[in-house]
Amino acid sequence: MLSSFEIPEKRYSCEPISSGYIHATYRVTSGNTPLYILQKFNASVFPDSETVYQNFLSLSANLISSEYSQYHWIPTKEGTAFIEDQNKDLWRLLSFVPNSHNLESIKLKSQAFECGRVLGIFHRLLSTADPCSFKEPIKDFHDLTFRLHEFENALKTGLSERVQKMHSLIDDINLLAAYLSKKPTSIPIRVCHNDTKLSNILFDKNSQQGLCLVDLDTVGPGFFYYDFGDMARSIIGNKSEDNYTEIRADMNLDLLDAMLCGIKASKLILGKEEIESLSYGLVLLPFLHGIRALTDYVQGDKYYQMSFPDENLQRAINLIEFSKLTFEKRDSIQDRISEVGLRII
Ligand code: GN1
Ligand code: MG
Repeated sequence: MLSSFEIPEKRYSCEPISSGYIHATYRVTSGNTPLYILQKFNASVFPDSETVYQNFLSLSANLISSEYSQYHWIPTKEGTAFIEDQNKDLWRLLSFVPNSHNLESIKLKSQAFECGRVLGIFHRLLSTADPCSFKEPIKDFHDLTFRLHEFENALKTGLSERVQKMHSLIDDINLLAAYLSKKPTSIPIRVCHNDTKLSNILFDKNSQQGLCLVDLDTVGPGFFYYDFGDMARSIIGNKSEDNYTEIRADMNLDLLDAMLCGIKASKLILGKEEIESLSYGLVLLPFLHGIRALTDYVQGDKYYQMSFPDENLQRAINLIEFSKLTFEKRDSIQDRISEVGLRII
């Protein structure tokens, strides 16, 4: 497989990386040095692979800066973006950002600050890019109405024993959906990452500085509160979305402050309405992911890769519980956001 790509001929070894719910991912090393990321691309989730590639190229052109690290999409020897195997699966090779790693959870305020700073730099560098030049790789990806519609269909056509098992979540879903149906208005469309969770942020192994965001397949038009909400939910929550222990959901608002200070330090300029929509984003994103996991659960686990039985149900329980917590605390969350004094247009 590796010999099909435009890379030096060497002895490489490959090991699977288990995080990620969509593609099958492998770290490629030579000696002890990780050099590449090899992926079997999930074309049923991303049927338009050409859009994913073109968005990557446009994005890379906009992110050239000494403040921000980038990785490269390595072409095949034939000059194509993907190689197709005998089973018609697509594979691609990406460069590994040298000396980088990602974190499973945030322990320190300095780490949360770095996350916010990287997010802010990403958006500042992209603030002059034209969102219309990025095609949506998955239509209506973060659209609440569409996701609720898919969920309602799944309740009608899905596995009835699974519909029974998730019944206790319905009251919370209705409560949150009612609040979220009043969407923030006057929010500008930006080029967004659309999958800004902690595992997609790279840090320098030595300095612990935030380097960049990875996993750029979902990049496309969106609202800043999407990227803010997805990152914040994965930083301030006390447990990961796939945690199956019975700890109650909790959050650390000091880490939220630190992340916001990082955004401020990035010198990203936001609109007044964008700042006012951030607490909404922190309720919306865990809710959307929860509803999507639940839809997949009811439909028989067809979309997300799973690492333990009923993982989709467990993720849905955790994500909806966390969304409810941020909903209940939305006023104090928004107060904290205002107190940080983000830069306003
Ligand atoms: C998927 O594969 P991964 O982990 O990057 C999903 C995201 C969700 C995430 C889990 C294309 O991303 O929306 O955040 O699982 N990506 C797609 O919550 O559906
Ligand atoms: Mg992703």
